Amino acid sequence: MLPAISSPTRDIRPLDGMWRFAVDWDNTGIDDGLYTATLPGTREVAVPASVNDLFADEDIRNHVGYWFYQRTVRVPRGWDGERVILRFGSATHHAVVWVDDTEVGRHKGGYLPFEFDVTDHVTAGDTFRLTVAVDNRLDNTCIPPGSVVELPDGRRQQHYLHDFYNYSGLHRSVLLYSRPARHVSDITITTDYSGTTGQVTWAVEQSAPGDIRISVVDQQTGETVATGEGAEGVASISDVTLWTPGIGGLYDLVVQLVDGDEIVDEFRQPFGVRTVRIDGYRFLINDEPFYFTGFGMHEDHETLGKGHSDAHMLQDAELLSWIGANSLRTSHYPYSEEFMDYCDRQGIVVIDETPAVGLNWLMAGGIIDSGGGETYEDGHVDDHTQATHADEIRRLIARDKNRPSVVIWSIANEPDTASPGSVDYFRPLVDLARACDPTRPVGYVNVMFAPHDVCRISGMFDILMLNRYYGWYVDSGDLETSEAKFTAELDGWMERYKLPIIITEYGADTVAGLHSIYDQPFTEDYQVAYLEMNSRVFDACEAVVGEQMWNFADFQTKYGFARVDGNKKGAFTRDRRPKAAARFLRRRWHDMDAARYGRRDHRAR
Ligand code: GCB
Repeated sequence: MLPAISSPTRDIRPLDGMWRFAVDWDNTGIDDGLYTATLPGTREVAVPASVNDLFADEDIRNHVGYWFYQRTVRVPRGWDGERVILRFGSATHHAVVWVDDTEVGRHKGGYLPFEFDVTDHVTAGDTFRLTVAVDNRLDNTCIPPGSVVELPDGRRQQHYLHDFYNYSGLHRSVLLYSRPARHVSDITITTDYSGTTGQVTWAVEQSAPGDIRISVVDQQTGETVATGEGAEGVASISDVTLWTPGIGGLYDLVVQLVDGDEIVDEFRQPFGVRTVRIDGYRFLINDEPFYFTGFGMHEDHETLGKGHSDAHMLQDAELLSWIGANSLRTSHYPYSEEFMDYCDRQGIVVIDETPAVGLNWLMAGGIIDSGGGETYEDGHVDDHTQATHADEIRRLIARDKNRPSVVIWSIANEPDTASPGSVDYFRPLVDLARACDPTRPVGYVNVMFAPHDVCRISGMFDILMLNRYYGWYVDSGDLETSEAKFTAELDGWMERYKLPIIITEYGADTVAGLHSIYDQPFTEDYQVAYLEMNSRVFDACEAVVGEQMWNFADFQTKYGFARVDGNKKGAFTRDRRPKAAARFLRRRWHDMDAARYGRRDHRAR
């Protein structure tokens, strides 16, 4: 799906700000026609933001069902004759949208953009009443899955198996934009290079047939470096600037739909010229070995929840740079387009993940209470789940396929891959990911309970991504035993699969300010000792091509006896202050950079 942009033929009106708001306590609002009039009450809500932490009201925070959002929108006078599109960066988890009294569309899934053509329901120069019902309920037809439990006293509770709070609402910007009737509807760009000559292959889809002109513009210099024509083609860029980790380097593919001399639509699609390849145990970007340093992250902040804010995004990215991280994983869902754009521009390498998390009924008890049963059975992870999962893969790749920052698709986090049902569940999904994008490695993130001699699906993938908690969830406090076990396990993976390994999670909950002279879990000292141990294990294993510590920052979770105001495995606190671990990682990754691999140069940018 193309982003909304402004161009000589397109215009944008942001709809962010304060909207009217009502909680649909009994979830009867749609039947009652709440959207046909001004919402009852005087509550307002901020867009974008999660609803949950904004109101000093526990019932609102815990509400399971619909939130109603509403505002008045004026269609610019000059848009007469244009198509008018309503676009949502995301609505978590599902949305129904009305223009005045008319339903214009529904959408399922909380972390990807969607849009509706509302031209036939609006008039240029006039206003309309925009109402959105956002549903925060998860069931087993959703990715991530969940279940709503009705208690005997009539209350509803949302249950789910993943370890982050079920924030919901309009988390990303809402826009109204215009585009011409004949318009560019999709662009796919792939790149290669030979010596100093870059090669750009494009495929353009348009809503109605007609002539197409192409030019390639260097974003840095503004110069046109290649031209072409047609819906498909290849252009060469001499003296090409490769997209490089830590640096970036973007071009625009400028696509013009023309009718004789008239430009009917113009769209600028950024891209970078770079290659990604796996060679034995090596992960190559532009034919250079790349070693991932960084974190699994979350979109998570105080007050905002999962709401996007440019300022918070920038602060997170600057801290990544400060600490010497060259990469991140968008655990456990697709991040905002603003964040991904920033990674493209700044050369931050991304492992891009679908929202397929919590597909594991074997992880019963403790923090994750599954309620028992098998993973792959009707009502748990079944055909409905798989169909939605397939859709999420398709749509994630459709959104992010042109992003140079994205080097791996992660199609799931810690699913049950020990049960026989995992094979039939995952094989079509892996095939689908490859069919959607033959240019990037496809992986999934493996859980500790499915080591190489238990996991049934790792052989389907191009790379191994492992989450390991030796010294935390197993052998807690015993780093010596942990080091020996972890080393032995990695040897096993190496021998069996002969693939590169990224450690996508390793971490220890740590209360900022707690210290001990002993190897005592939860202290800052233990977190550092734990990281030292893990680092020794990585350095000793030839196949390890990356380390992404869990987590970048402390984050909010559902309640549970193992979570004190959320997950505390951050290198930074939730308000982004460094723990001792941050200093350790900074030293390690900066030294490593000097010795081995490219990193964003914090100062020179
Ligand atoms: C994991 C999960 C992550 C959790 C983390 C933890 O393996 O992938 O979502 O937050 O462990 O801290 O338990």
